Amino acid sequence: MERCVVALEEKIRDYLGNLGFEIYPFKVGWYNEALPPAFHLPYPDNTLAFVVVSIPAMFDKAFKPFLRNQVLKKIRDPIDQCISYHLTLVKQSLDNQQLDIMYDYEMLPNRKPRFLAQTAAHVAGAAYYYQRKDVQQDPWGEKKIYGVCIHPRYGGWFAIRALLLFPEVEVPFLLRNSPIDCVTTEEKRITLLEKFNFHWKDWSYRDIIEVKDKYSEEQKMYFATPPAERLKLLNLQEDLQKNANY
Ligand code: B12
Repeated sequence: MERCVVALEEKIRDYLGNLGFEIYPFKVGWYNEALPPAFHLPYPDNTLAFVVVSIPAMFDKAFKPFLRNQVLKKIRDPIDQCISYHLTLVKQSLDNQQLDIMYDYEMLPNRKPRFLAQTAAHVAGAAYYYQRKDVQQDPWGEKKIYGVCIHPRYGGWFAIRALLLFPEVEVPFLLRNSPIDCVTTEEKRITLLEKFNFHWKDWSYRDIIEVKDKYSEEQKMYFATPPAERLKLLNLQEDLQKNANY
């Protein structure tokens, strides 16, 4: 069974690794024990799951080729379409293996997210989730302060995209990797949470640590454009490219 899981993990990584995604395995029990029942995933504790994150290279390696090759459906976000396209192919490549995919943007009928992406990233060891309670003396009083995950190599330049759940695969033996605590001082943690909550539009929280790679200007421009206008931006670029060719 252990070898079977390693082979499964390698197969998924072989496919997604070249496209600018990373995967991290975890047990559903690790996730559920961090959360109140309202957020629990409805699977037994030993169920195998993976958290899928996109890194800066995803834009060039997966998204741009996807735009060139696929007919986009106007009503859905193009990045979401690209990610579900590739994860659906992963599912197909695993033949008869039962696999449930959950996306970060999916909501339950009670309007709660289907899963909490940051908690999943933390328990899987992908990215440390810094929350208000990780600061000893906080200066924020009554204000609501959202937490943020920091990836040890890409800082804040990544996104948590999906969970892959294997209802038929039980992994009681899975070893747990702690996330790397890369923002260690009280001062830095305060700066990080302030930047994420009050200045996230200037991108600066993403550079709280030194990073190996970050979003290009083009990728930043894309993500800074409101979703409803992104298609227009893409069409515009296409037109510019066409003009340049003539
Ligand atoms: C709703 C939402 C928002 C809302 C509300 C934010 C919020 N956190 O509630 C709004 C619109 C404000 C928002 C804004 C942004 N968001 Co937002 N958002 C989400 C979304 C869809 C759900 C978050 C949520 O509802 N959480 C519910 C609350 C209750 O969860 P919680 O605070 O973590 O509390 C739980 C934990 O504390 C846990 N817990 C308790 N103790 C412990 C101990 C440990 C060790 C652990 C692990 C857990 C744990 O128990 C609590 C629940 O009881 C997630 C994607 C997802 N599916 O998770 C993205 C997400 C959090 N957002 C993200 C981002 C980047 C942003 C923005 C920068 C905009 C953007 N997309 O560029 C801004 C920044 C915030 C700001 N300044 O406004 C990223 C964060 C990435 C990261 N590095 O952490 C996410 C993960 C999306 C993604 N796909 O990557 N967002």
